[in-house]
Amino acid sequence: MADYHEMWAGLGLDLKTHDAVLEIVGKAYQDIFLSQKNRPKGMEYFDFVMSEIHGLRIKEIMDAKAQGRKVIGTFCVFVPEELVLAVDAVCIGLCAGAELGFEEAEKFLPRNTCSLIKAAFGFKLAKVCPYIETTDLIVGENTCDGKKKAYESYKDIVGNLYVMDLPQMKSAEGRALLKAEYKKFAQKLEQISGKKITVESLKKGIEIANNKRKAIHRLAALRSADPTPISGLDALLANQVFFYDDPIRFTGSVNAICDELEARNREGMGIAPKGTPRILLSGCPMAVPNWKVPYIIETSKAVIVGEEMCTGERGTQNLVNVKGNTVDELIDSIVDRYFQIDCAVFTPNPNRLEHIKEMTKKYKADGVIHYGLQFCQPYQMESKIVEKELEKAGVPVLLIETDYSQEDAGQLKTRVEAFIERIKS
Ligand code: BJ8
Repeated sequence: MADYHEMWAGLGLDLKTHDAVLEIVGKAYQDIFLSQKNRPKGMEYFDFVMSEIHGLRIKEIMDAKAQGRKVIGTFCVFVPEELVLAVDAVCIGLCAGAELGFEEAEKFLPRNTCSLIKAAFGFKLAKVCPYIETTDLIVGENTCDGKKKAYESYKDIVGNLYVMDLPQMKSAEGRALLKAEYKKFAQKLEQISGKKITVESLKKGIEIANNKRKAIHRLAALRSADPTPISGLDALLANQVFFYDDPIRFTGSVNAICDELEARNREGMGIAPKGTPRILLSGCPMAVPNWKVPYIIETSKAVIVGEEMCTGERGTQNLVNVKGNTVDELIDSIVDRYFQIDCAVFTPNPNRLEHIKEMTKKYKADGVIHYGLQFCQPYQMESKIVEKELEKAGVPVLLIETDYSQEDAGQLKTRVEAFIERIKS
């Protein structure tokens, strides 16, 4: 990697802490990803992206800013990238997956706050996230209670927060609220970018986002083969990079991997032997570099074949129908897609249950591991319903509750291994 210290200093990062973070993440990546055998060659692209995630990609974003493009940071898959692209802005996911700056974060948040929220505060307060520092606007959203209350303090820390209200029920009123919020967000984007959203620019934004999702759908479908052609870790990585990369380049790179995986499937070549126990992961999102649970699973003689999470199929399923002759009609199409997202903050949320069952069948999973972050009420509560429903249908389920620390790794490994033995017997 080139020397980016000047750029990082310009962004106000704490260079010493940031260097240490890059070293730890680089080492983890080496141990977790590069140690895998028989990876698709196309994953070299993602290795490169990860090695430059705070380098070249940030430089690209800074260059885009120098050309007058705005940068929009997000924490939730409910923020429509299509609208961001329609004003030619850059859309970046800001969720963080490491225990960093938690002590500082706890000056603003109760200790019993989920790691995802703490990390959003921690990364900003420890001055280690160049993405946060490049943003012109950070979009928060009223989803779980933790997030919506945390944004009240976060706004003073970052200074450029915009909060979007979101529905909690899949009702006509809920849909109307989502549409009203998306229209307000569109106006906000026009105001900060100085660009008007037109039918053409919005159609273009929809097409770029749809193509990105189509590539990820293709990748997901190829994992239904036994043996499966790619590890769950690598597929998760692609789903994580989905939120950072240039969308057009990302689409091309994922499609190139898919070509390779199709050839693997034709030859019956897999990442693990045929008959290896197949796991569907379900639950809270996993942001970079949160790879603890997938690593434990895939080093316990099992393979992950799908992710029912926002860094996975919950976030990417369904396309926007490019139908409409006005911006308002196109926003309706966007609402139609996003209103189907079955986040656990919705009540009731039967579609998520159906989706988990459908994914279990589609990817021929032998069991489901439900991953809930500690103190995440929506997913923890829903996990009990998921467990009951799936066990009733004869699908074994393991509920895991964890955080970003490594303290419980040994204990989790013992539980995962016992679960895999149960599946095999
Ligand atoms: S659409 S899952 S990205 S809200 S883990 S912060 S729920 S206490 S992240 Fe999410 Fe949007 Fe829903 Fe997806 Fe709260 Fe739970 Fe923490 Fe969570």
